[in-house]
Amino acid sequence: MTAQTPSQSTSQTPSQTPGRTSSGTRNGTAVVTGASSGIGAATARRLAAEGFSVVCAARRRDRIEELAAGIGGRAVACDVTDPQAVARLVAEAGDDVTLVINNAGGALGMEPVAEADLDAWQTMYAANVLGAAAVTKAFLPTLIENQGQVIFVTSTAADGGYEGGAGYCAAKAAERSIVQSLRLEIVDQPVRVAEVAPGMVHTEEFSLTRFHGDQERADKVYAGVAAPLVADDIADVISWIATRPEHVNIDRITVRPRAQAAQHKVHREA
Ligand code: 8X3
Repeated sequence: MTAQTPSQSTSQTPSQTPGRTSSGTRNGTAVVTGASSGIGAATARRLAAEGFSVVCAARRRDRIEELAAGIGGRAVACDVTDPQAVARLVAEAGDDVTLVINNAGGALGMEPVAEADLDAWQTMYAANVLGAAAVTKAFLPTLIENQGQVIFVTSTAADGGYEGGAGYCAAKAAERSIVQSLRLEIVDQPVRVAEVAPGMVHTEEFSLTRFHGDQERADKVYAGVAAPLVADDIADVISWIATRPEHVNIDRITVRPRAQAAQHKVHREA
């Protein structure tokens, strides 16, 4: 279902110094939420290849255990909307956390406001906004101590509303607000705050979850698009941000496939 690029490597490059990424920055421990599939799993693999000790966090323990075993990382079952689970994640991740990737979240439904499923909106808000806030808040003292970095995976949905997207767009815009406020609030602290806003990424689960398991509807999202992004394209960007020199803060990167010029402007081949 999901095309994977051939560049998923879990080994360090030969020139890499232990304790340092390929660019020479310190690696330490990276925590990736939503690591059970898609962008989260691909990011965990990329960061492991950069020498980070990766903590794979997600609700589905079997998936993250398999991933962690494959990359020499650790699996911590965690629902980011559960404060106790977040506290456990912090305790199990330890003192060496230098990087937190807030990736858990996603979309549920695509109904117009007139037919809004407000329970689904609440679920989206809980995961994308409150979950990211809780994880960030919990790791902030460690990140300050270790001069670390936090990277939020938002969405081009945060740029503005589109038909049927109100609940998801609102959640992603709210998550972006966390990024913006946090960066201002801790400007005197040695922590970098970055945002990656992906456009159309063909992962195995994003649209399938959004459309409640309707595979046909999920497939239509990518129909005729020659090369939508894949999870590893976003992981590549995250990994690049994570390995910039310590004085460099990448505020936000928007990433779309070449065939998507804007949210509504997608080139589809017949
Ligand atoms: C995914 C982008 O277009 O489905 O976050 O809102 S979109």
